[in-house]
Amino acid sequence: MTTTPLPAFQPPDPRMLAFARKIRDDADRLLMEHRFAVDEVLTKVNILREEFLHLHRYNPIEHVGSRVKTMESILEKVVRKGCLPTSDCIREHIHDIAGIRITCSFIADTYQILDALTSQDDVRVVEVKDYIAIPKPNGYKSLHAIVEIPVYFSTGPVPVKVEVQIRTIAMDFWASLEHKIFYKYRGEVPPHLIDELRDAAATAAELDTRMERLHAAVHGSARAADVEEFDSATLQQIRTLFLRSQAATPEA
Ligand code: 0O2
Repeated sequence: MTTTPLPAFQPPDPRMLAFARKIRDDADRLLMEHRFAVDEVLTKVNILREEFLHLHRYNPIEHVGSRVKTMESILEKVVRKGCLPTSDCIREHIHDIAGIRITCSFIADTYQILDALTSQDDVRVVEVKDYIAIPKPNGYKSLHAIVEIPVYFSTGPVPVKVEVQIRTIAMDFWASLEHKIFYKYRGEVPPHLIDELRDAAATAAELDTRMERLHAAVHGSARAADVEEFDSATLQQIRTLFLRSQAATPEA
């Protein structure tokens, strides 16, 4: 039996090895910074969600998702954008390494959340794209914001960018289906599906408008029934405390 000889071992060029190690170490650091930035923004979003619930007894956020791009996906974008594989170049040109997607119940909520997030002192707004006001030609709707927040390390704060996408449930439903179709056809979507998608986007937009109208009607009457917020046992205690506080307050 003859065996093919193995190719002779070629020690890698030490300069290339050093280059590869530097890229790997920089990438590890970059990914860590973006993971922390995602955590910071998620905390902010959770605070907003709880505060809304506390103040208005209403939760405007249905779902929050997050991801940090994989190194493979970052390098693919580095090549596509023609930038150098250095941390500085990646930081300058790729703004969606960290991504957060917030799904809201209604259109008004999307703007309210964007406003509440971007008006915070430690949030620098790099860019806002309003694809709700001006949808993409294929029908895509969403609010996009690139924000920069400080992440505090032992060496001091590092500003890190996070892409925040905010949309309604209907917009999200549409976008995830369109994304699947786009990938299935590798970007070459047949014209009849493009038309169907545009049509579906219009239906989703109409649903958003109708649901918001219904919500406004229901929300208004619910406010009138404030007393139903308390169960009868709690109401009994409150009545006792109220009468006691009245008795303790000296007459003016
Ligand atoms: P992924 O996997 O979701 O991250 P950029 O390439 O980001 O520099 P662009 O196109 O100016 O360039 O950014 P834009 O318009 O803000 O869109 C970025 C992201 O929005 C996309 O990220 C998608 O998540 C989403 N998006 C934008 N357009 C569409 C669309 O037509 N359909 C759907 N389903 N999603 C869209 P990635 O990197 O493409 O993908």
